[in-house]
Amino acid sequence: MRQDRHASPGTLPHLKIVADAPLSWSDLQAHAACEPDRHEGPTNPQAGLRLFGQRESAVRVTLFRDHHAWCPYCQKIWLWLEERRIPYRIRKVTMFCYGEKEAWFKRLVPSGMLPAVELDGRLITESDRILEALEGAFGSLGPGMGQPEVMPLRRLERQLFQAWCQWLCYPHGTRSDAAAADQFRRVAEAMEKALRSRGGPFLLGSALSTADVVFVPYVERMSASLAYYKGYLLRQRHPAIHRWFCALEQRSTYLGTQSDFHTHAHDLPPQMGGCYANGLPEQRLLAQRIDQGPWPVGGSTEFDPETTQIAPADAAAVALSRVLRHRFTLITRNPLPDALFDQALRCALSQLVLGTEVAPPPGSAPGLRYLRDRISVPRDMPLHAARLMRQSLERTASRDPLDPSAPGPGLPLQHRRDQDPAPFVAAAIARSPIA
Ligand SMILES: N[C@@H](CCC(=O)N[C@@H](CS)C(=O)NCC(=O)O)C(=O)O
Repeated sequence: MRQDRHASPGTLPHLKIVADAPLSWSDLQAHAACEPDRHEGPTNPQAGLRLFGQRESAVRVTLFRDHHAWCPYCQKIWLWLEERRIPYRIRKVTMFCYGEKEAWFKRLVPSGMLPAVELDGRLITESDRILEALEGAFGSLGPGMGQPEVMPLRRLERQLFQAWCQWLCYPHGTRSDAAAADQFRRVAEAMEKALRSRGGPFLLGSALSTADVVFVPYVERMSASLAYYKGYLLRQRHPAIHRWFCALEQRSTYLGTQSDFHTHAHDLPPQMGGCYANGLPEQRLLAQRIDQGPWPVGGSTEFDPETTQIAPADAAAVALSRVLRHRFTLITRNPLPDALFDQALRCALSQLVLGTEVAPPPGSAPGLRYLRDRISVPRDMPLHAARLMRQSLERTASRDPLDPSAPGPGLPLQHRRDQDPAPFVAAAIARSPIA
């Protein structure tokens, strides 16, 4: 290892640790975080079973949700079960936009629609019906779905959804984009009014309830997609909504299901049938920051429009452990030859855990950026771990001796079959065939 000195006039020399070779896989392993307890620990997307201190024989519910945690209606049920601490099993299903629907699920639900729940052996589809059935079996989370204070809020959530779709999912000229923005702003202000009317931070006051759970999935997607496609920072424009997100981010349940701007910016187009950018300077700047960093994307250290949660101390170790778990599949799926990407990936991971700058093998930038663009939150790792991982991949790509600015293969807009989970599922079964 050596230290390179870079000094600009009038500044102290900045020391940069440069290494000639990356760590080996076994050296990297020593820096990885321990696997958390998926059954009993905090909400996590990798769990196949959640027990909340009860015995497995107490489990009455199976939740069928999508592999990538992209389906908003699945997040609604997932968050409700976690908040109510109901023991449940999870079976993951492929969405049409990223792969082949499992034959066993089509036999169960011929339309292939998610989410679905099996409650005491009875199959239920449609997220609102599922919540009603779960409330019937286990009791509600605050006032239930049919309560007089919840019904108008459920209608407001649908109005907000409509206004968002109208703005995001249709091509607009300058004037109609501004009109759609105004309409969205008006409905978002109605949500703010509802939040303020009971003193917040939640919709029915100081305690989180079903009404909040109903709003979470799409408001999270609005915040991400409007930043990326419209340059509109929802949390900065609407303080009561920001306060609501802040209160959600105090909860390990929400943090376990929470995605980030990059993931939603690229998972929504195939699900929504298209998302249209308005091309304003602030939109282009934000989209570039969301794709390439640096973070926080708002450009200010005081206001981070994605999260109020400070990066946990073990974020880099968590990112590393998640990559190590899937490294063989990641290497095989990467467009670079295996040996080349193996070394390039170790360079990025050495950068991640030691901060050392290691030049990757010539020609590896596209493969590093391929992975940078395909880290999905929370599926692969939490928000802060993903930021650090993307940053290390980008920093390493930018040291490619051949072409440091070579882009990775673009992300498709009509589908996301580049994210087919099948090879990862096959590898997981090979690792532990009984699980
Ligand atoms: N009204 C339904 C909507 C569910 C829905 O639209 N699910 C979509 C995913 S967000 C789906 O499963 N589509 C089939 C697929 O993409 O594979 C509900 O509330 O559950």
